[in-house]
Amino acid sequence: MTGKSTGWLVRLRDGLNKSSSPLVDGIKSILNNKRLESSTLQELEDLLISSDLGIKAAEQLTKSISNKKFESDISSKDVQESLANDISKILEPVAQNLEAMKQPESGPQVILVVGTNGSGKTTTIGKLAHKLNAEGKSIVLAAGDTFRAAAIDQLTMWGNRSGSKVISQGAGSDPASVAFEALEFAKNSGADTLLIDTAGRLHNKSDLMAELEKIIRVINKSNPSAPHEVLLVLDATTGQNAIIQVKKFQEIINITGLIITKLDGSAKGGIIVSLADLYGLPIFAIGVGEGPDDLNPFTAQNFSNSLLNLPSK
Ligand SMILES: Nc1nc2c(ncn2[C@@H]2O[C@H](COP(=O)(O)OP(=O)(O)OP(=O)(O)O)[C@@H](O)[C@H]2O)c(=O)[nH]1
Ligand SMILES: [Mg+2]
Repeated sequence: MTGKSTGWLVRLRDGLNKSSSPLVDGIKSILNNKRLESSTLQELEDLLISSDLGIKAAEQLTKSISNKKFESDISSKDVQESLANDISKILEPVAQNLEAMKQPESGPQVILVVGTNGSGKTTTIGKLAHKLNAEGKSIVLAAGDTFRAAAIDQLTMWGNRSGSKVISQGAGSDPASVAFEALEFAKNSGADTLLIDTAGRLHNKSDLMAELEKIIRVINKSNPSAPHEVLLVLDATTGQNAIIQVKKFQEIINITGLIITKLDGSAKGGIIVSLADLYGLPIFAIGVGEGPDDLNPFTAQNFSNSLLNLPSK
């Protein structure tokens, strides 16, 4: 592995095992000089639930361990490895990369980015733009979060940083109008991808729903197949709250994929297992820092090994 790719894996593992990982420490203390009996398995299942993996996955993972014919002196390392392999299988179907995002037959690919405030939408758009630009693609950013002037400035900064054109109309303007203008510009300039930023903080759910519906209705006038992806950005450090956010946003809009951020600063990566199990939505990338290069593909085995504090394969 190259230095660059190892760097982010180390950051992911360090993030997931911040100070000490309750999951890995828990496994060690449960297995400490104990045989694998039903009370130990129950403790393990409880630990997996409290580490945000969800009840269904916790049951399934514990059962798989109890079915394996371990030697009587099973070590915590055996359990870590077994869990990492089984978790990887749960994550495999949702683990995707940016190339897996839907592409239109012609015209720009349109990606609408939604999520609760502070989840990392604008930063993720900046990182996506940086990555796609580096691949030689031409990118347009739509400053659809018109709720705060600072949001437009922040997107403009990322646009300058990544060499992307930013379309904005100022604070208080209509986000759907910004999105439409940006799509027209992207079409006419032959851009490859349009990334639309949106507000996370609105007065209430029906305001947000109305705003997102209008954005879609208006861009459909310019391109009936757009948006090609609606990405929900989730902050991993919020743990269980991420589940509620998916549910809420799915009631508002048809989410087609996830990006999970802040995995560099969280011991709460277990939530991804729960999300995969409950929703099966593709995870197109993960955020492991605040810089332009800190967006990485979501790889099932690498992630599972990091979660269990094992070296990457
Ligand atoms: N450590 C870390 N910080 C991140 C990551 N992604 C975003 N952030 C930080 O999280 C904070 C919020 O990010 P934004 O991109 O502004 O979030 P947003 O969803 O656009 O927020 P609103 O516009 O307020 O709705 C910023 O300080 C980012 O630098 C990540 O992967 N890791
Ligand atoms: Mg923002």
